[in-house]
Amino acid sequence: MIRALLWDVDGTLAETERDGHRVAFNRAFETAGVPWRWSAAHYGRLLEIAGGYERLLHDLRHRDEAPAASAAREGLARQLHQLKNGFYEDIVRAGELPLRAGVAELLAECAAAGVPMAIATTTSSGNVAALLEHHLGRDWRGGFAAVVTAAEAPRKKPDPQVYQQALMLLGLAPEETVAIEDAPAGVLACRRARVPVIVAHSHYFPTLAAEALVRAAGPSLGSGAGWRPSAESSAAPIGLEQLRRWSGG
Ligand code: XBP
Repeated sequence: MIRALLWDVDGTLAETERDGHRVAFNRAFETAGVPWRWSAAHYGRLLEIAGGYERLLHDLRHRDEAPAASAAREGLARQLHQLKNGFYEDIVRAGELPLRAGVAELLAECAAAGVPMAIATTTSSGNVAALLEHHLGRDWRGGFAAVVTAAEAPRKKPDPQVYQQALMLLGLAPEETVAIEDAPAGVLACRRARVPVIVAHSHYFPTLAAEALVRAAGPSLGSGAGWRPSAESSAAPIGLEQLRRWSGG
């Protein structure tokens, strides 16, 4: 029985990475006067590192133009990351990052059915607030029983901390919940927290290696087409009933 739904944010609620965080990082680079920019392909490779600050620091370590001393590199990464988050919020508020297909419908269905929801993300809390306020309105927080971000769970996915904390706040066992994820690090975090997971593939993560706790995987919550195991209807969006079928209750 699914008693709560746990939502990943980046790549799952919205395709925020290529046209959101990456673009915002590049604006931060330009503003700070650093000479490099991140292409969409390079950013895809960097996504192996969870967390915007950590991703940036990893990139700086491999750049000749970046400061050689680690304290200076960390200072620059902090400055650029803060700038990036400001630009990211501007992009969100400009309406450039729509919710993915089927997300608004599933959020509304859970709310109507009284199924509690939680946010479980590696992203900074300000980014989450900007995205959800833009799409769900100023009272967005009231729609979630728990919101766990990098502020509350600093150990980034694939560490299970964010999921463990969400479960603790919900007061539920992992098997009473199901997570919606897009990325391998998120799926691994779920496995480590023993949370069953539904994978909606995203731009940067179009496939996934077989994983024990993945109940189903497909291209989009917007329709049942292309899901494995197949959905009851290939036309209808993925709803609670379908999630229950895949999760065995
Ligand atoms: C996605 C991330 C984040 C974002 C950038 O997390 O790894 O780091 O890419 O956001 P999730 P920050 O899939 O768990 O939502 O710069 O705030 O880290």
